[in-house]
Amino acid sequence: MPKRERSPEERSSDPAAQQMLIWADELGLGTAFHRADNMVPCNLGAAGMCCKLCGMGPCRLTKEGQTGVCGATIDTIQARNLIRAIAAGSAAHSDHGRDMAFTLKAVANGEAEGYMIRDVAKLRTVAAKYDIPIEERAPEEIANDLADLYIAQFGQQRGEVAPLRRAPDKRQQLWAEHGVVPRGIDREVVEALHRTHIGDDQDPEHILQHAIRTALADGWGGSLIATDVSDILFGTPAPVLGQANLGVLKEDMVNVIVHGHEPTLSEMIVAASQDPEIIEYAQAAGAKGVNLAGICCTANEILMRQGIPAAGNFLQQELSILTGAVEAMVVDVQCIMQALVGLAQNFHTEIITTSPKVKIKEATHIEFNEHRALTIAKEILRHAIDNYKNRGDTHIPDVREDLVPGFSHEYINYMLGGTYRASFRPLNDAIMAGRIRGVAAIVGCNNPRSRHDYLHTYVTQELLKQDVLVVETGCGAIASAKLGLLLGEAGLDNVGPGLREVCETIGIPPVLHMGSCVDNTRILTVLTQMVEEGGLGDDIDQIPAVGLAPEWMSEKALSIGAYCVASGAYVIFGGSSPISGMPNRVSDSDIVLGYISQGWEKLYGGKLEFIDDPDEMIRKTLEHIDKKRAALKLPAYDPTRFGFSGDTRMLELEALPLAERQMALYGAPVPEEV
Ligand code: XCC
Ligand code: SF4
Repeated sequence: MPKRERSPEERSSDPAAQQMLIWADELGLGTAFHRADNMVPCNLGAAGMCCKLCGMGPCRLTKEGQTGVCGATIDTIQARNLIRAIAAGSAAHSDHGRDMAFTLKAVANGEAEGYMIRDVAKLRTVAAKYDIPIEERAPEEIANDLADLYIAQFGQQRGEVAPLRRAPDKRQQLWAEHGVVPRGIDREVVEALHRTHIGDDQDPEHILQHAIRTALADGWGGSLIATDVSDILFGTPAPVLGQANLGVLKEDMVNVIVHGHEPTLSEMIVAASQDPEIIEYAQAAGAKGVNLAGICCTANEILMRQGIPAAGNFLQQELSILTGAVEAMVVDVQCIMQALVGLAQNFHTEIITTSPKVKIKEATHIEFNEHRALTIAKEILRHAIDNYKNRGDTHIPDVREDLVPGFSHEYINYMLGGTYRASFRPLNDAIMAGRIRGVAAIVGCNNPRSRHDYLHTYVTQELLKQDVLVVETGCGAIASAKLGLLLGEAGLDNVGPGLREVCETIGIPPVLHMGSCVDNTRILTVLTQMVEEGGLGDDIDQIPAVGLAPEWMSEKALSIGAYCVASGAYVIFGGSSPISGMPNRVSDSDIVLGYISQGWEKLYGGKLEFIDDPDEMIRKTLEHIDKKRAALKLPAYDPTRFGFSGDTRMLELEALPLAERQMALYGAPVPEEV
């Protein structure tokens, strides 16, 4: 039975997206929103009750006690499906990290056209963590050694993936005790595939133990390498002013959208777009210049480093094409919908694939390679400029919002203490005092099965009212950006009193944009430093913090969820659970669901749960934060204690008559002589 088609308001909470969905209907063109309405999800697959790992199947387990042809139980099948998804997610992030490491190697050896080492300080700090000599050495020499070390992590067969040593000591011991320390990044992914081949590992808990090891190879391995190298080559992010939403596209310029994930390509396109030769070429074509904008995590990469605007998040990739104003959409890897090509054929937009790993039928392929990066980037832009003359009518929604992204771990450290006494002390103190109740990391994708951006922004706004400091990455960060939550003053109106004081004192927005999805590692290193700073326990699982992915859809999100759990976090995923199992199953027979929650909590102090109701997500988040506060013997959260300093409160007080102001400040009128 086909589902009812939803209205634009039901499909998205973003006014720009709503306008474009109405426009799509007028043009009679479909998008992921339309396809989601017409594609009823397979209920067996959705619940993890289907196995297609061998030719004796696919086996659909629909009755209690039923097994596959080989005898595999539903729990084994669910665990295998879950680890395979985690392995794919880990592979995607880590392969991105590998390419970054190869680029670093090429830059160190002067073989990468257009790139340079922009952040020597970070290079030295990171190298020193691995005992790479840094004194009296040129940045290129240090970078060469670091690149070799990082490249070696992927194919390493024995030992430990090196960046894991950046986790808190206690956490490292715990991983060693449970036998989940990844040996080599590729090795764990391969082993996950081996173990799930027909007739291998058939103990669900044992399978999921390796899922943790595979995910750790991502979070504290491949992704951490990606973040480190991106910062070294392109600069560690610090706050810049940016803009987000489809209204960043320009009528009078050649619009080029970069979409995907790896900053190697997008950073070079940024550089090429500012080249006088390219600007002249665009002007000769009748445009004012080249206007770059990003989609998905590539957007986050160039937004937080260069202030290049974000045209939108995952579900806006098709909507941007519907504007008719995009000359080229340049894509590399991950989260690129095949539907873009067919949709673009209704307009002049050219879809250009660039990665040797990703081609899409009927798209233009201009292969990127870091040795000729700038030349290729210019070639791509000339292509886009040549296409400007083919532009027809445009339909750009006049919707955009300012934002301040760029809160890297390093910048947070600096902003809290300045150059000479950089420290997390003020943050820990604010949590300990209860001004900040706790921290929520709200990350992850969009999913057309739920209302676009709604879960992200609803949960974010409600937690802010409860004095929870929110950090964000990925498409979730772009959702908040579009709503104006990533701005200092403007974002503070509906923020709890204690958190507002902290934000006003330090001068930060209540929601901190920390980057792309590989940059969830910044959250890991921030949590580690919070532990090291003292006062919040001696391991990550003791910090009053929760991770949420309200609109998740990708396998990468599952890998992120698993490594956050392994690092000690309570992680809540929205939407449906890929392992929910039979609807009539009694809950304690739900081995896999129980294991990733209570089972993992016993082992790692973190747990993974799927909760579809946003109010329940919020309730569970606050409950967990308060539980962790109590365990640390911190004062219970009490919003009435704060909000008496800071700009907003001072302005309110100044507006009061003298006697009332005195009552508010001192609890009594102040006698004349005082
Ligand atoms: Fe993709 Fe990274 Fe998800 Fe967005 S949040 S839909 S994975 S772009 Ni990473
Ligand atoms: Fe069926 Fe077992 Fe083959 Fe899976 S591995 S398809 S459960 S026979």
